[in-house]
Amino acid sequence: MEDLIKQAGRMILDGKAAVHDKEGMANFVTDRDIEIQRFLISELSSRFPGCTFFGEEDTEGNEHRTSGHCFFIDPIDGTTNYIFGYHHSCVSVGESLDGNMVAGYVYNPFTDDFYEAKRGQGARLNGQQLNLADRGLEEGITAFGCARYNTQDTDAIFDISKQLYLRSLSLRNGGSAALDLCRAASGANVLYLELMLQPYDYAAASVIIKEAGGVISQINGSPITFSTGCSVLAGAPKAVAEAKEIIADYYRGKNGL
Ligand code: 2AM
Ligand code: CA
Repeated sequence: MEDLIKQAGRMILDGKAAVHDKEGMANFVTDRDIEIQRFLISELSSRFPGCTFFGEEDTEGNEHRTSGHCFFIDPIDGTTNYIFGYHHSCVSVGESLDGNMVAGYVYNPFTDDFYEAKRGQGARLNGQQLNLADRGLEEGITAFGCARYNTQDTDAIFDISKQLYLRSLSLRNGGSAALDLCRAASGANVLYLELMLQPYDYAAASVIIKEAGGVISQINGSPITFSTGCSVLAGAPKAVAEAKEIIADYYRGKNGL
């Protein structure tokens, strides 16, 4: 898998590609997203006959069953970063069996960082085992995401992020949920929060952060879902518990979640 994911990720480095609008505000797809997803579906189909796919883009073969072997593909997570030359994007592939996420692979070709985890076998960054130190907000960097297509949560994400900023060492918005989650797994971020993502954004990284000793859930503590999108709150257990209080306080003031 490592060679395949890295090969797919290196395609992000192949220069600029045509950009197309998708439904919603600032929601883009490029020919490179399509090309990478097609490549992964073709390669994974021949290696794992009968597997299905839950990919971000609308390409041939992108159909999934909840049972059986399924790959959750984000061919470029951080598409807006890619379009504007931010050099902070990745390919993300989560692997599920009968609805349970069992493995995750995330590769950032700009830094050559390869994150991987298999359920029950730990998480690694470039071959080094990840073991998260349990830290509170005040001991690290908080990251948040606020995709422009999610217009209904703008006040909430910025109000909550202000409180997180005031409690932590600093605040970042990286533009790639998968990389922000992996950075929470490696300890570079102590926390990551986004109020609405889709399963292919967090499928792979959810295994990586759990296997590194971190936690991941929706903002109300419910498990994240893989059939539909949801909010994502992840990081060191202590920081996540503190963030849950901040989030609950915010919604209490707004009469509930
Ligand atoms: P993307 O680059 O693959 O679109 C940034 O806040 C995060 O939100 C990124 O991981 C980004 O993934 C994701 N995001 C942005 N627009 C999205 C959309 N329409 N559907 C799902 N995820 C999206
Ligand atoms: Ca994408």
